[in-house]
Amino acid sequence: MGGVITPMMQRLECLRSIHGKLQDCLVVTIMGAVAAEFQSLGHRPNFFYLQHAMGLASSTGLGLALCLPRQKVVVFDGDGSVLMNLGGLTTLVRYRPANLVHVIFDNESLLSVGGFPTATATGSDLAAIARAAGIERTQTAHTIEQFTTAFDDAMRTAQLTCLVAKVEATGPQGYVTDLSLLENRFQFRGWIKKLNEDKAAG
Ligand SMILES: Cc1ncc(C[n+]2csc(CCOP(=O)(O)OP(=O)(O)O)c2C)c(N)n1
Repeated sequence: MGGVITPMMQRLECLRSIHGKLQDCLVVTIMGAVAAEFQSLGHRPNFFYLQHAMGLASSTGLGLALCLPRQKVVVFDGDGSVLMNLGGLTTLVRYRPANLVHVIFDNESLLSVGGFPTATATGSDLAAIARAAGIERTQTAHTIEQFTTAFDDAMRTAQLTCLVAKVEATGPQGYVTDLSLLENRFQFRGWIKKLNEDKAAG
């Protein structure tokens, strides 16, 4: 007896499935497990791993999206971080940047600091919260197929999108990488500067 147990989606497999599609957009991640996993797949100067400012990755993405409206901006967030700054969702809606894709990896846990359960472990639904905040394009993915399809759609569509990926609470072996915050900042700034120069050149 008993049903087939479907393994939960891994955040790393989600990131791996889309890493090659992020060559031309600006990517902002939160700190901790997401940043380390994403960086382990290959760093690029258009990737910025926001340190310390928990809850503010979408706000950073919003600023970039408004300043660079022709550029697709992708934010990789965590459930604990979004829950810490739910007002960030309402601010996104106030400006509705059509070029912003907000991916929230919901592992129902503050994994990077020991794995304490968050409110999504006790019934709160971040996609529903985002929708109620006013983000019309909101989806939840439970499988890698759902995730990649929803992500590809979001990248093709000029509309603010919130994609919640329900993932297992597992992370990388280590969270320390050899790229310093300052070096990352200089590289990222250089990338944006070059974008602006290319735009000016025609
Ligand atoms: C303002 C602030 N509070 C607390 C922390 C410590 N901290 C770093 S990562 C983290 C957990 C992030 O949780 P979540 O967004 O769910 O991502 P996960 O670690 O599960 O991938 C916490 C509490 C911080 N960096 N900044």
